[in-house]
Amino acid sequence: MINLSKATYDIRSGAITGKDSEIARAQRTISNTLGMYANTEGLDQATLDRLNYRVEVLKVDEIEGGLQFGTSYLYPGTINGEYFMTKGHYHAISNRSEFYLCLKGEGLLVLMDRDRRWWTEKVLPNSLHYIPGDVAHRLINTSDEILTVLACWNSDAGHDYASIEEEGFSVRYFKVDGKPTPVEQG
Ligand code: M6P
Ligand code: ZN
Repeated sequence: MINLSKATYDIRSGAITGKDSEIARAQRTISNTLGMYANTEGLDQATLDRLNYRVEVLKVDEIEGGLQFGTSYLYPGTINGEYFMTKGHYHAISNRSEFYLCLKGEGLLVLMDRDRRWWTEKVLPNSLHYIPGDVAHRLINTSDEILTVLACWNSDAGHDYASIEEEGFSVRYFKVDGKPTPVEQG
């Protein structure tokens, strides 16, 4: 059981502070996430080395009835016109749900059900998003600043990345004439 008596959360920046042993930090560069972009031809080393996103999560017990709490920082940019995005996932225990709350930046939350029907919610400061079970979710940064999003979810939910890696989302978003433009993938 973890004791969070020293943990703090900065609602402006999203930063979680506390004992290092109680906070998991992970980051993904573009070279770590290449597989999820439509076209990765011609990328130079500087682009491959750029941060795509990083996450901070409190290390709580992953038990039924528990809650996880974390922040995602999604960097701005495009890969051959496609906006930077998170990997996206269903939950391994598929009926588990989640809240997202945007602190800073602007983007889209792409949602997709098991029948591959997709829809989006506009993400902007203070927007609150409820992600029901059985719905895959991915953040897309359409702004020029870091998109910072607080997330809270069932701690036993887990991440099913494989379904997304195999089938992808049924929509991608590209910057066309400066505007987010959906391209359906079927
Ligand atoms: C949010 C939560 C986490 C997730 C993270 C990054 O903080 O949904 O569970 O890990 O975003 O998203 P992804 O795992 O899809 O890369
Ligand atoms: Zn999730």
